[in-house]
Amino acid sequence: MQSQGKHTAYIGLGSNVGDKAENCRKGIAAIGETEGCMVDAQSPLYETEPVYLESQDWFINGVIRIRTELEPEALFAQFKAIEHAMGRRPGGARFGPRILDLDILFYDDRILREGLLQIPHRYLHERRFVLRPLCDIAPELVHPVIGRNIESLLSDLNDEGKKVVRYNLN
Ligand code: PH2
Ligand code: MG
Ligand code: MG
Repeated sequence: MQSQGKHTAYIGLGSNVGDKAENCRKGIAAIGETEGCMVDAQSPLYETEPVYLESQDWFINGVIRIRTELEPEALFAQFKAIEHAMGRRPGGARFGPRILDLDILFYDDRILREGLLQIPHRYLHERRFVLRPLCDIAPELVHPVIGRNIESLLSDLNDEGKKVVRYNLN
């Protein structure tokens, strides 16, 4: 048996191109098939209003928890490879449409604040499309920089009520 599960990470999934829910499901399956990764919990999927760049299609978003042997940089590289295999190519608009986006939200209580890969994810605390599904699987999880749990971050969120609606077909 593989020795999996030294570390716990939370991963945000998003898609707003093509069959969005199917893209998210395929992303989750690909993560589960990655050596040294095991999917441990999965939130419901949500239909979410686009933020930052508002003139684009709504997203499907969800969050999973994984157990992994991989260090953050190796995990990040695996996720880039999965995004690429799903047809995503670099060079799209910042915050623009994407077939599949896999973001590391948390990795244990590790804090990485230099370089390309920042953990916890820089914007997760201001994103209802992340906090809502994350709260379904980890309401008590404490953000290691902000020092507050997910339920409290979600309830105090000041985002002008960006719409995040349960997607029923999952
Ligand atoms: N991702 C973005 C920009 N805006 N909006 C929603 N609703 N969901 C996303 O996943 C999203 C977004 C860039 O990563
Ligand atoms: Mg993202
Ligand atoms: Mg990303």
